[in-house]
Amino acid sequence: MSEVQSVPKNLNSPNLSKEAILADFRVAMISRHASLVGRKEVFMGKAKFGIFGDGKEIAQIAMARAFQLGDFRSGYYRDQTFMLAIGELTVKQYFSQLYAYTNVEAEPASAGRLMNGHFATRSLNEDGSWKDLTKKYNSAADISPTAAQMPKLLGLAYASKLYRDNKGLKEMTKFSVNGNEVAWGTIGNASTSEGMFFETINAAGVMQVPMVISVWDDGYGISVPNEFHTTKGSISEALAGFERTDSQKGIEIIRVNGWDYEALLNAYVEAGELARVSHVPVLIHVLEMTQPQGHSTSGSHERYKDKKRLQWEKDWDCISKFREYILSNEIANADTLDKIEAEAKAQVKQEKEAAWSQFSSEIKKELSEAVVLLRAAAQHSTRKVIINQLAEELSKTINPIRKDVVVTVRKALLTLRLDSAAAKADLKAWYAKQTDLNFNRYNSHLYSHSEWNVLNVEEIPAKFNDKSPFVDGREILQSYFDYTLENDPRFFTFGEDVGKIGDVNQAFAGLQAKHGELRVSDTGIRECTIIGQGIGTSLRGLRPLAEIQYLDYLLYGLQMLADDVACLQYRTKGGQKAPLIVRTRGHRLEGVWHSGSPMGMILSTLRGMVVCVPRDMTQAAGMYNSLLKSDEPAIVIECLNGYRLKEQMPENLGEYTVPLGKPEFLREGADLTIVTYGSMCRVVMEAASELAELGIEIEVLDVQTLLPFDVHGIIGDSVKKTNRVIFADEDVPGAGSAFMLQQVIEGQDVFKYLDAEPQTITAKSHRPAYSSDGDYFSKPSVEDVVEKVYAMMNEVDPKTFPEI
Ligand SMILES: Cc1ncc(C[n+]2csc(CCOP(=O)(O)OP(=O)(O)O)c2C)c(N)n1
Ligand SMILES: [Mg+2]
Repeated sequence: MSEVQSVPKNLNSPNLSKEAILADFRVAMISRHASLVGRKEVFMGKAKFGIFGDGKEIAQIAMARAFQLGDFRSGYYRDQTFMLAIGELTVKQYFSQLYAYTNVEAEPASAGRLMNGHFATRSLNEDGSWKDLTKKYNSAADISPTAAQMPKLLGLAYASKLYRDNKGLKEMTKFSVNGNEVAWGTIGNASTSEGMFFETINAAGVMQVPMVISVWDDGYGISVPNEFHTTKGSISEALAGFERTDSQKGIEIIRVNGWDYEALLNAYVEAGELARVSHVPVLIHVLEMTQPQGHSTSGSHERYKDKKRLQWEKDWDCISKFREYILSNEIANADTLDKIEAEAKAQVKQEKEAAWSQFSSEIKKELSEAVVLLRAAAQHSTRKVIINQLAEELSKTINPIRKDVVVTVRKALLTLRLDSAAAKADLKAWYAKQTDLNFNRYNSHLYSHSEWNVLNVEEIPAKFNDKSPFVDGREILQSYFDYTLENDPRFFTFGEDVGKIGDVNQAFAGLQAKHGELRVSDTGIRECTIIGQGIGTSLRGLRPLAEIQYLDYLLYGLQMLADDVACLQYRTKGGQKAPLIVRTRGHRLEGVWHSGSPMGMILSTLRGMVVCVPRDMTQAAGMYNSLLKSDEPAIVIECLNGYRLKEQMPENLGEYTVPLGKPEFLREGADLTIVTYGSMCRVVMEAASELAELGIEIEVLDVQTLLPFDVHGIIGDSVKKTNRVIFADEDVPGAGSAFMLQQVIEGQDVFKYLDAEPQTITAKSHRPAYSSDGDYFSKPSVEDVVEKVYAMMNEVDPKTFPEI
C-alpha cells in the first residue's frame, strides 16, 4: 500500500497549465456554492430534502481529469463536482433535480423522479436505441441504498474485459474501443461496511477488471465515526490482504488526502493508467475529507462532532487548501481567486433562479388555468360559493406544487356532482388532460417504451416433425444455448458451476469447451455481484445470462434486481436500460432450500422486470429467444424437477419465440378453469385426467409469464365460459395465486360471470420438510387439486357429485 501521497510523484504528472488549475478552482467554487445555496433552498421550503457534495470537491476534480470518453462512473450522492467537471451536469440541472422538476431536458438524470444528488447520463436515444457510448462520458444511474452502486461497477468493468478479449465483439464499436474503458466507482467510508462492497472488491481482485474505486472518507457515516464501521478504523488498512504483490495479482491500493490537489491529480492519473492499460483494479482511499454542512438537511452535525473536530474540518477544508496551494505556488493572486469565487457565486445564483423560474412557472400556469376554470364552473353551479372559495384558496398557495392544484380540482368536481354536465365540462376535460400528463410525469417507463418491448416480439411457433427426437429437457436448452452462443456474440453466461461442468443441471455442458471461457464462465459464490456483473455488462450493450443456481438463493441478489434493475427505465425515464436475463430454477424438488417458489416476493419487488415461469424446457428456450429480441430485463425460473423429463426437440430451435404475456391453453373444458404455471402444470394436468374420469372437464391455462400477465384477457374469456376459477401455484397462501386472482378479478370483468367463489390452491405457509413426504404434505398434490375441484362441483350439483 502506498503511504499517503503528499509529494508529487511526477511519474505521470499531468503538468496542468495555470489556466487548467484555475478552471479547476472555478468548478470547485461553483460546486461549493451550489451546495451552500441548495441547503438554503430546502430551508426556505422550495425543496423537501438536500444532500450535497461539499468537502469532497477536489478529489472529484482529479477523478474527472483522469476520466475519459467511454468510461463509466457508478457512484453516490456526493459526486456533483465530478459531474460538473466532466460537463454532464449544469448548475441549472442540479437545482432542477433539487426541486423535483419532471422535465427530462431540464433534469436529464431522473426527470424529477429521484431526490437530489442522484446522477445519471442518458445512454439511450428517445426511441430506446443505444447512443454511441464511446463518444460520451457515462454515468450509471445512482440509487440511494448505501454501497448498492458497487455490484454493477463490477459488470461495467468486466464489460471492458470482454470487449478487449472477445474478438467476436469487435463490431460493437458503439460500446468500446478495445476494452480501454475504466469503470470508476465512488463510495462513502461508512458504506464500505456493506457486504456488497467486500464482495465487489474480492471479485474484482479475482477477475482483474479495470475498476477504480474511490472511498470518500470523511470519517463519518451520518453520526457514526469510523471506529464503529471499519476494522482498524481504516478501509485501506483493513483491505491490505487484497493488495497485489510482485508475484500475486490483486488490487492496487493508493492512499491520498482529499485536500491535496497535486497528490490527487497524480493518484488519479496513476490509477486510471493502471486500470485502463493493464486492467488492474485500484482502490483509492481518499482520507481527510470534510462535511462543511454536515450529512444532509436532516439534522446538524454539531450534535455529534465536538468543537475540535468541527474546527479541524474548517482548517482542512479542501477548497481552502486548494486556494492556499494556488497562492503559495504563485499560480494566481488572491484578487484573481476572489474574482473567480464571486463569478462562481453569481453563476450559481443565476442558474438556480433560472431553474426555479422554469419549474415554478409551469406549475403556476397550471394553477392559473385551474383557477379560471373553477371560477367559470362556479358561475353556473348551485354550489358557487364553495367553488369560488376553493379557487380563491388555491390562488393564494405559496410555492404551490402540482398536488395542490389537483386536490382542489378533484374536490371541486365532487362538489359539482349534482350540477349539469355543461357547467363542469371544461374543468373535467382539463383534469383529464392533466391526468394523462401527470401519468407521463410520474408513472411512465416502468417497462420499455421502445419497439423492443417484449409485447412487440413476433410470435413464431415451435415446429416439430415426426422424426423430432424425444430427449431430456436439459438437452433442448443445451442445443438452444449452443445455437445462441454461435449466433449472438453479445450473449454470454456466468455463474456458480456454469463454466467447466455447464451448470449443475448441465444445460451448458460442453459449451465452455466449445465457445470459450469468455462466453461460458464460472464465478465465485456471490449472487449479489453475479447480478451486478449482469447489470453492468448489460448497461454496456451486452446480453448477459446471469445464473443463480437455485431460486432459493435469489434473495442474495434480489436487492440489486429490485433497487437497480427493475426500476432503471422508470427512474431514468427511459434514459438507460439493463436488459439482463437472470436464469434460475425453482419450485418443487427436495428440502427447505431446494423447493422454493417465492413468486409473491418476486412479484412485489420486481415490477419493471419480465417474470417467466416456463413449465418445460422447450417453453423456456422459446422465452429466452423472445427475451433476447427485446430490451427488457427478465428472470426465467425453470422447473427444477424438469431437466430429465422427455421433451420433443423442436426443429426450429433458435427461431421460435414464446409470446410473453399470453397464457397458453393446456386443456379445454367447460366446467371450471384452473390457472397455473411452472411445475404445477404437470400436477394440474394429471388432476384434470382424474377429474375427467369423474365426469368433470376442467380448462387448464398456463400463464407462461407472471409479468406481463395475460395482456389479452384470455383467462377472463375462459372464466366467462366456465363460470368457475381456481388459481393454483406452489407459493405460500396469499402470494402468487393471490396476484393472479387480483389481476383477473379486477382487470378482466369476470365477477358477474362467476357461479362460485374464486379459489386458490397453494402450498402451506411454511417451507416443505425434507423428502418426498415433506413435499407431499406441504406442496399442492394431484389429490388436493382433484378434491378442491370436486368440492366446488359438489356445491353446484350435489346430486351428480355427492360429497366424498
Ligand atoms: C442500505 C442503506 N442503509 C442506510 C441508509 C441511510 N444512509 C444514507 S447515507 C448514510 C451514511 C453513509 O455514510 P458514508 O458512506 O460515509 O457516506 P457519506 O454520506 O459520509 O459521504 C446512511 C446510513 C441507506 N441510504 N442505505
Ligand atoms: Mg462518510
